[in-house]
Amino acid sequence: MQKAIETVAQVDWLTWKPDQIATLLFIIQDNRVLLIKKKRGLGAGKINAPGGKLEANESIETCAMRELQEEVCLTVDKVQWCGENLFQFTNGHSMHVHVFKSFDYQGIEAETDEAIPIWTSLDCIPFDLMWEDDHLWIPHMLNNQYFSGYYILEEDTLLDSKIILLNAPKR
Ligand code: 6U4
Repeated sequence: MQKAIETVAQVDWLTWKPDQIATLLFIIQDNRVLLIKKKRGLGAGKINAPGGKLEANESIETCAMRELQEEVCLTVDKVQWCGENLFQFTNGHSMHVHVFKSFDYQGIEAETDEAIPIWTSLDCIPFDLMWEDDHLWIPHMLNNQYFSGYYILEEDTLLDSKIILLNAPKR
């Protein structure tokens, strides 16, 4: 019988092909970051950043900006790539998530069917209400440190992780 995946080292990340590509976008302004309470989909009920799955014929940057608009009704003109997270779930699902930030936005944030917007002080990010991996990589994102993160998750439980800091952004 094949051994269940429990550690990052068991995965051949060079040939790894995710089922899904997705994005997260952190809007940062005045020592605050815009988070959401996600109302549906993967991670419903958790606090996260706006984001979601890449659609056909869309760049990851466009995906990040579209999801921000759809989830909290805000518009941004440009986004900065901060890092990437490669998630392998033990049920076989896998997702490559590109993390972006932006310092400027237009509009007034509003609740939608998908999310409740929550401006949060950078000192008080509620990691206990977020995905278990978030406290490992969000500090790098806030420190302007590019990163590649590798994670094994059993549903919501983080089994193993490895974060490599990068000298330059990949995008
Ligand atoms: P659409 O395209 O609107 O259906 P959405 O419902 O948001 O997308 P979904 O439910 O598949 O997509 O969730 C994907 C979102 O969840 C992405 O923004 C990435 C995020 N996500 C998934 N696993 C995560 C994890 N372990 N840590 C994290 N975000 C994660 O911080």
